[in-house]
Amino acid sequence: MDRTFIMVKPDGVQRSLVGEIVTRFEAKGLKLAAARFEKLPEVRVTEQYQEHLTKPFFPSLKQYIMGGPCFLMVWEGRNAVAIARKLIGATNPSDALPGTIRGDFGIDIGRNVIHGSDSPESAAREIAIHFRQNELVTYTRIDESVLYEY
Ligand code: DAT
Ligand code: MG
Repeated sequence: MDRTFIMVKPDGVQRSLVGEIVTRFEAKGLKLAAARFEKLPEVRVTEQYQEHLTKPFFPSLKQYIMGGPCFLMVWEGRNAVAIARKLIGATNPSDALPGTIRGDFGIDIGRNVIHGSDSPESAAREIAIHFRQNELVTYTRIDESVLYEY
């Protein structure tokens, strides 16, 4: 099973989209492995967005992410990283297809509601930034034997 790091950003929290977003991941069949609601400290925002540190938009990205509480999650399932990116949609909500989270709930690239890891390697790195190993909960979801063919 694969794991991915998902985070409802401060705009998503303020717009009361946490429940809707959790519902979409649950309904897809992914399994919640960890969650935390918090304001991110600067050090973890910087680690999280390591590859964007030198980009012109990084200062405003950091200010936005630190501007309010975020809802951090780890979701688990076969091919979880790619599935989650599909549920989330394109980076710019104006380009994201209807039916995706960004396509349904956003307009500006700088207020795109949600983060999701872009590869299994990024997922492992990002999960380790935000969660301790003992915060990742292992359990069987009652519908797993029906959800998966094998
Ligand atoms: P994604 O979040 O889809 O993985 P990314 O990793 O390229 O996208 O960028 C991280 C975040 O930075 C993105 O969610 C929104 C912001 N961002 C990216 N490109 C931007 C741009 N050209 N202008 C403003 N913000 C941008
Ligand atoms: Mg990214």
